[in-house]
Amino acid sequence: MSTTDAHDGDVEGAVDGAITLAHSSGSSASVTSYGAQVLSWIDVEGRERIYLSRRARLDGGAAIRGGIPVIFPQFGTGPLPKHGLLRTRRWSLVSHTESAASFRTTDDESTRALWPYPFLAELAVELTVELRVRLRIINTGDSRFTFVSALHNYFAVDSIDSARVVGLAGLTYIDKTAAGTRCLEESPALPIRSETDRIYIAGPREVAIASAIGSSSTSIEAHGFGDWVVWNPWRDATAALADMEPEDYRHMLCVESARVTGPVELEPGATWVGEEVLTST
Ligand code: TA6
Repeated sequence: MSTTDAHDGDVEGAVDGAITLAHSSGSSASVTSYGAQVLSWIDVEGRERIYLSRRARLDGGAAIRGGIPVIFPQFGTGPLPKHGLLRTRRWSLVSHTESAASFRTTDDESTRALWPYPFLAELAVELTVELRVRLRIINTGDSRFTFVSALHNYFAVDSIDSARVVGLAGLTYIDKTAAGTRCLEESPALPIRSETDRIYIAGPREVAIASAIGSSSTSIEAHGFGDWVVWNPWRDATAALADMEPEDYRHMLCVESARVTGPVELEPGATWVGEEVLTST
């Protein structure tokens, strides 16, 4: 059992229920059953691609700051707990090989008290030279439900000054830092220079962070999601977060595979699949 901090190396053994995946290419990853949350992905060159806060609570008592939180059935704030029901649940491990693992969780009294629908969620993580993360939601009840979802990827960046988000030019985005104003993205290589919290509507399948780690890029290919979220809290909002180091906004960037502007409507017995493939180049 081990996880790797984005900056300082090991926090060995700190995560209850985390498992390690390894691939013959030299890549490795760790995933915790709390939230079925990926916490680390080390690429074939030995570079950590995922940000995990040194101040993250890893005791199962609160959402984990970093990694890949699973968001469902609500994104952000609303009637349910922020970002929904799954990131603060302990999932069951259903399969585990050297390089792959899958987790499952279902509704119970506590979820139905908040959201009255029976469901089954499965999160599969497969490591090769890439990292593949697949979320399946099954409606196990007898009435239709509607949901939104995201894989809230926290990526490590060496320096926020150098990192650029590539692939969003021409898209309309909702700027959550400007009361939800709709804007057109014009930048083919978006720099992050201040607090950024945007939902890009119906984007392409692939987006990348150029110069994420050294000169290498982190690419995200998404299927089934459609939207993208780009978030960096910058200095002031980071200072308000107890579980982030004050300067960490310089070393992280969330680029999320999201299905938020057009909710999924799931009929009884139906399955929705959202998948992303992370690559370092
Ligand atoms: O995905 C971006 C976002 O919705 C931001 O608005 C910000 O609140 C972030 O998620 C983190 O949320 P959290 O509840 O984990 O602090």
